[in-house]
Amino acid sequence: AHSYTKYNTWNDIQSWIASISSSNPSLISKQVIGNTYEGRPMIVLKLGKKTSSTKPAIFMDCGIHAREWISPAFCQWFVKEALSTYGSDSQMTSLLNQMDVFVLPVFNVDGYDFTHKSNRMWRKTRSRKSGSSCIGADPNRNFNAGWCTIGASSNPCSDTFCGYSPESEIEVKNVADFIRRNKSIIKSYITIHSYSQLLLFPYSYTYELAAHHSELMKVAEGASAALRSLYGTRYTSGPGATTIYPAAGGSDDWAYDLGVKYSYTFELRDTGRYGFLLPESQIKPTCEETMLAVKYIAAYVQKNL
Ligand code: 0X9
Ligand code: ZN
Ligand code: ZN
Repeated sequence: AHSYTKYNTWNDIQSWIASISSSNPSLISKQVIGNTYEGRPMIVLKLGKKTSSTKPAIFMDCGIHAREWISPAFCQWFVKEALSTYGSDSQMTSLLNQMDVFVLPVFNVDGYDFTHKSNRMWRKTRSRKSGSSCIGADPNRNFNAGWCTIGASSNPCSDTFCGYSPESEIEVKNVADFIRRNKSIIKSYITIHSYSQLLLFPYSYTYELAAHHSELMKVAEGASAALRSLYGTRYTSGPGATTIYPAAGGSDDWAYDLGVKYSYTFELRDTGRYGFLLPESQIKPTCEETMLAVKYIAAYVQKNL
């Protein structure tokens, strides 16, 4: 059964998506943006007060990397908090009145399911191609942003395999198509990973600074301070290339170059004690503190529409 303080299976997340979207029809709707390689639906939840006009939006995804279980847990938490605090929390109410938030709770559904059933440390998709016995590509190396030029591997057996071409992974193609389709309304792209406690922004495929570097840094520092105010958890902010490592083909750089200015990658708890195996007892505190950072970014985006 589904629980916000457990690492839910894909089956439990799917039932949760069905029940939460049917129980709050005035604030939430769902759409399938395509299917995964193995045929599972990729479901985007749209949160926001329904209006007659089209609203500006934020797109957030979780679970690009299969083993980073705290990430889908955060997207589920975010949806719950958004629905349960709308009408009482003035910031959430104002946000959902003025904007929509698209949430993709699990990006790499096939990989996520595989980590529950077969290999807890799987990272990539589960696609196959004749000629190689190795399975999957790294979805965060498969976007068309300096594709496979640095910090990515062209070896299909590597955990950072960039794929056979940009968007060769159907999951990446589905998300990229959705964002391209909604490019005129999407003002911010937020992607949730773990671990290392970092708040990253472009670029990762080059050491060059983004055109909006100072503003992106200022917002990241504000978001990190908000996050830290709850339990003292320390985050480091900066461009991916110098803050974590150079790596091309990432979703954040791709969205930014498409024109989505406020593009951020979170690396949630912890700094390595448990790593990807973050205990379930840390889901609640991690999600509560991360809410503050995401809401900080959302408030800034809203103020600067
Ligand atoms: O390497 C990644 O894809 C991310 N770190 S993780 O440990 N979750 O795998 C960092 C992504 C930073 N952004 C880009 N490289 N574009
Ligand atoms: Zn990751
Ligand atoms: Zn709460």
